[in-house]
Amino acid sequence: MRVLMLSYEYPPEVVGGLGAAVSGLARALVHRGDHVHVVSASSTGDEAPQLLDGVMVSRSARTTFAERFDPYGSGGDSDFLRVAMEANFGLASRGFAEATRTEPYDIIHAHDWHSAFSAKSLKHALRIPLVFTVHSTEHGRNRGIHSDLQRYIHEIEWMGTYEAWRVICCSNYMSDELRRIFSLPEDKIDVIPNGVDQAAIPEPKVVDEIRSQYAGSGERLVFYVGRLVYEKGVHVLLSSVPKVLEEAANTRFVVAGDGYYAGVLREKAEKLRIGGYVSFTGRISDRERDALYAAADVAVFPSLYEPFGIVALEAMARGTPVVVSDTGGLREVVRHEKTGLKVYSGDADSLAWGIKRVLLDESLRTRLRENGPAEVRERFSWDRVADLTSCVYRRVLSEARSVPWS
Ligand code: NHF
Repeated sequence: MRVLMLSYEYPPEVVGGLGAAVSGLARALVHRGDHVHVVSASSTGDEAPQLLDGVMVSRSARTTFAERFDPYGSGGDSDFLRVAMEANFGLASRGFAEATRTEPYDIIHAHDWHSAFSAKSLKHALRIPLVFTVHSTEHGRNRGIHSDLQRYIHEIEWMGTYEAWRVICCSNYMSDELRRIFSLPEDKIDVIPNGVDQAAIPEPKVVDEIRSQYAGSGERLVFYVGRLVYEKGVHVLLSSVPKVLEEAANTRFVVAGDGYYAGVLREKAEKLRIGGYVSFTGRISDRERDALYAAADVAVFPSLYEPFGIVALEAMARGTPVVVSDTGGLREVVRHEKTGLKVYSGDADSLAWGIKRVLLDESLRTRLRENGPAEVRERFSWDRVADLTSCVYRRVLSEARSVPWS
């Protein structure tokens, strides 16, 4: 099978879970024997195709002019839209060049609204059926549609689902959401979870070195990593900190990542007078992230909206106990008391309860450390994701061949 994949982000230029998801899938498809060419956007300019872990990756410049903002910003910046639209021209022209230069592709697989216009153009120009994955929605991220810009993005997402032969999403929660907000028929949707890469175990020396930057030897460590945007609920984590400290005073918190909400969160930490207990690291390398997972007593993902939550899998795969919001895909990924704890979303008391339980109950920690990696190996391998995705491709191909369209 020859797959032309369109994604706004691809490693090493990763902003969030989308980049991880697309590369996990692309590499596993190649591992199965498929040919995958990812056309992606880049902040540093056009790049010739190169082979990354067997996946052919081309990048086109996101914009001809300087970017002055976070491309996944608050959704309130019209420049954000300009860049996304320019990126689509790049994806379409690069995709077209690749598709006509080599043997024909069987399937176009586009991810999220950022690539929906290029996907639609390529589908119609090349007469190749389109599969569209929705990783998250504007409606979900903003808890409704509250501005013209949000409505526009929402409509582009709808267009992607409309143009697609089949739509993939990563959880039953997302399937319900797509049916509700886009009136998408259930029989057009395939639910395929994400996977996670097997973790390399960091050297103890590196773990100690990185741990010592944030916590003393007798102190406990709570870790969050992800984009700092409202829907990830890091403000709820900060509200829970004083409540955790009441019973577990020797605890330190690390908040890693960046995003438009970083300033608000730092201010909140100051107002709560917990600055001495919480470290904001900004973006960290994979090496630091893995060392922090290994050093942490608990990893916390307090999302208000989470279509899937690859970060929770990352933590579980590394044997780090997790406390997550009982919402979205996280509800389906984590089994309460068995592979992690689930707490009420948006509720600092409930979150503090979960964090304290893990910190103060050693037998629970041991159980979660054992169950997490086993569960991830069994249910969430990228090879399984690629097999399921390949079934969707084959179904689409055979349907497309049996009708006059193609
Ligand atoms: O894991 C990849 C990622 C998800 O929940 C995540 C999200 C965006 O918000 O599918 O996409």
